[in-house]
Amino acid sequence: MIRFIAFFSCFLGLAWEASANPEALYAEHCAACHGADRLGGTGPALIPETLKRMRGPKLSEVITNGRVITQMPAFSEVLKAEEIAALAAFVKVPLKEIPDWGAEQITESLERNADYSPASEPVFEADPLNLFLVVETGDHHVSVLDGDRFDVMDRFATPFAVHGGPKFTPEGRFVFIMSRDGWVQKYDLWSLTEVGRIRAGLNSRNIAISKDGKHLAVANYLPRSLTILSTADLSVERVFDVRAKDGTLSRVSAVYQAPQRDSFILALKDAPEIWEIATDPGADPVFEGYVHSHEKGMVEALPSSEGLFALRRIETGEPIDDFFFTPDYRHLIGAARDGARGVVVNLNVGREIAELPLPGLPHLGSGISWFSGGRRVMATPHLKEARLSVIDTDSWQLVKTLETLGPGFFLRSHENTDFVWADVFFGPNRDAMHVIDKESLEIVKTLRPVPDATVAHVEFDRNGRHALVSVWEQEGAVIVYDAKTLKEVKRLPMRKPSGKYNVWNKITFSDGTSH
Ligand code: DHE
Repeated sequence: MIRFIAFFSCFLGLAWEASANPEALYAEHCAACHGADRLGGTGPALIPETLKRMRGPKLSEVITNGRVITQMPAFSEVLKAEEIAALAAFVKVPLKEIPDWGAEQITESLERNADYSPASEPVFEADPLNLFLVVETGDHHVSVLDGDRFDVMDRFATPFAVHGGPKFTPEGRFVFIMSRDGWVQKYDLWSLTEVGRIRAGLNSRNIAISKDGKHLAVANYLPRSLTILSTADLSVERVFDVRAKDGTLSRVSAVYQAPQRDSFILALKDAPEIWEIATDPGADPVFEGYVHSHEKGMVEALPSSEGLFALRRIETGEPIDDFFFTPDYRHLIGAARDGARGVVVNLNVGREIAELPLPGLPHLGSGISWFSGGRRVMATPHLKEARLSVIDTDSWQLVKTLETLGPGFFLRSHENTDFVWADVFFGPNRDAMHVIDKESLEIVKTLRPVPDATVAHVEFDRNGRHALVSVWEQEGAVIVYDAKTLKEVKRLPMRKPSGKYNVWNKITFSDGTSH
């Protein structure tokens, strides 16, 4: 009898799910905020490209209970469990068609802040070059911190789900912040006010700023494009349709600034090519002119006689991404698709010169370099193995494999400190932060400031005297440590603080930090 009831209710559940029309439910309950096309409105885009990247509660849980500190309401009283399940399944289905998102659509999305008026000097006493930006993903805000006193000077709302490092103009006055839905927000650090925002892609990866600070590149998965914006007014300068030599349209995994080369470097997800785009109007003749396809309303990029935005392709044996660059930007190491090797590419000659055995998904984008034993080494964490690999950047030999308490995500150091800080992001020891001696390459201390909480990502102040660590929880904190004594100096409550970014370290391309 019990088995019959169980079968019957299961049958009833399936019948409900089958009868629930998710498209109609979406139109009735979700479209007003998330867009009839699921590409976002006041709420974020509901497409698999974005949703599968989101950490946190399951979709059906979010629909049932709402999302704390956001406008997302709970639907437990409005919808049946089967309807919620059907909706959760519906938004995971890829869109039938990716709408055009070229120069015209991007331009139309521009929102200027009517309340913004530029200040002629900073409106505060603190050192403007020692400010920190702390991205609080818990409630989609950024806190601006005084890097000497560690007081919060401003806290502003960002677009939903900021990812990657904000990028600063070379003098450190303006900063650009990107969300996974492709919104780019411009903020004035002197006025402590948002300038405006624009949607440069539908699903984006990261941003990079040109050496002269005039151009901002946005790497997109959707559409397969690279958008270049003018940093002055957020207008669209170019939209590159990212098409490999064999005609394949490729996602852009990431875009990086190469300051010594005065160029952007692009990692292509779906093609065995690395792209280099000149940001120097007098670029080297190795850059070819780039003529666009006219698909999808992309603007036409004529070959530029001055060389600005001219393209150079570097062909590789296989698609590689997640790049670490040597500080002179002559070499990069990219991760091979099998997650077990690093491929070294010499950017000057444009070819692969070495391979490194790096099993367990090396996270090369988090790699940092420093001098140890008179040679320049780099280290990378591994997302699937409890180890750090240390590599000699002249001989491309593995110097050391350092065992850790679990797989890590981020590494940090500074010119003025003797230590490298390495988090343990995954597993039972995610509350641990290793401090490693740069010379001996040994762990000298393991900090555990909040038992059982995820403790991750470090950034130093401009002088390397303090290290700021995130307690990566909804009711989290940023903990300020004395970088020498490793003692706690201050604890600031924050909502799931992810990355922290010091203006000086970023604009000077300080050793030991991300760029
Ligand atoms: Fe990131 C930086 C890619 C998952 C938090 N991440 C970056 C960058 C890239 C990247 C290319 C460099 C951007 C830059 O600063 O210009 N991230 C990826 C992935 O491919 C991966 C593994 C899968 C994905 O979801 O796309 C991934 N990243 C995550 C997360 O799950 C994290 C932990 C939480 C989140 O916010 O999504 C996360 N990524 C970060 C942070 C940075 C970052 C905080 C900036 C680090 C820095 O110090 O500069």
